[in-house]
Amino acid sequence: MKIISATVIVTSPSRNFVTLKITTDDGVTGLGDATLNGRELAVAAYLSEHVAPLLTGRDPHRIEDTWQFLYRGGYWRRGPVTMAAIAAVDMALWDIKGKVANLPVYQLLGGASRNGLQTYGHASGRDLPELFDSIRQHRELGFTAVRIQTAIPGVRAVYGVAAQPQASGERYDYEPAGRGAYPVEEDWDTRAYLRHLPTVFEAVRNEFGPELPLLHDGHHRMTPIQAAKLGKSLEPYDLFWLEDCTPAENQDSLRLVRQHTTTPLAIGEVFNTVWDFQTLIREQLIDYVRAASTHFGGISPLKKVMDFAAQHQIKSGFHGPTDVSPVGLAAQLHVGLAIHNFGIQEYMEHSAKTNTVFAQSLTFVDGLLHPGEQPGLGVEIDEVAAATFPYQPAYLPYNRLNDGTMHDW
Ligand code: KDG
Ligand code: MG
Repeated sequence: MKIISATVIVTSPSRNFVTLKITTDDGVTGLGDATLNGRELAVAAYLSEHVAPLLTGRDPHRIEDTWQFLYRGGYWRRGPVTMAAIAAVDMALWDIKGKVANLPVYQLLGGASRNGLQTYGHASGRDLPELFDSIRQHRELGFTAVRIQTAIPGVRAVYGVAAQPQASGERYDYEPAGRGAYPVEEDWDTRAYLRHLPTVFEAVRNEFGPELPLLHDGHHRMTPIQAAKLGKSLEPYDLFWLEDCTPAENQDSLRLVRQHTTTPLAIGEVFNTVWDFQTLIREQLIDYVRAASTHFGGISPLKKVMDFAAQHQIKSGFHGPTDVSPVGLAAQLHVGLAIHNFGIQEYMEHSAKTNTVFAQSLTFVDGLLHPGEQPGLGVEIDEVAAATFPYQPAYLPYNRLNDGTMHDW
């Protein structure tokens, strides 16, 4: 069996997605997600100019060897563009292997370790009544855990907070759901955030009781000592996790956070390789691995990092926003179903428009996600529909402090 073509499909049904389609001489096709929010065309070019020509003629079954060929053989290692491109190849080859074996990918990874994956949804509100409505709405949809993001007094726009009440039926989609050729500027004030957030969690606990698992995303905006302070002040509200409390390129800085708080920590949605987690896992400085199959080199390395994490009682919390395409989401659902140390799965449903391009076999029943029993990943792309949604430039917003200083994401 040989690969005869690898083509890149860029489409924008609600938001931009980059998908790799590999075809074999037997006519079997596999899909991989290479979407890098705000930098989509860089990965598309990396794939079509530098990767696709190298794939023709290769045996699609040699997944590990192809991964190492693209990673080690390219000389330039790591980085989000390279790793998203390698991820797409890896996923597409697992998809092909599953189709040839007539088995869903999770069966090739060891089989199911559970019935389905507990998920969390994104509740948000500009004030408490709006937030409470959003939490109720998520519970009605079946979510058994929710992430809480709110507006902050004195800050104009806060990333992750819907600009309209979610109860109105409009589901919140991450920026750049509003598209444009230049990123939107938002503002930020960490001290105001640190003062306000514990009051929000207190109100949510008073309203919804002690059992509902609550999560929060700090979007990398704190220094280690600020993160330590926030973790400590949130302890009475028993968070499931505090996510991305610092920009964690400096893994050592998490030691300080860890010394001060027992609030569980989740990190890694912008990490690209297992090496980015080395200190964090070895020293048990986090509780959840946030990597996404798409930005981490695919299914093969995701399984490896989770096996390393298992030795340190660290679980998965894979990144599942709408900018991880249905293909990337399926890839990590198969891993999550198979590994023993699954923690929780983030789930933002893709829009109806996205689903006109991608047919997904996943199910979401009673708060549990399941990738389905279709051979391979369980996602197919309608290329005719995809072509009707051309790429549109779109960027994540950025933020500045009151005095105009650029701040961490
Ligand atoms: O592209 C960036 C988004 O995917 C990211 O900001 C979402 O932080 C995020 C999350 O936890 O889902
Ligand atoms: Mg996040």
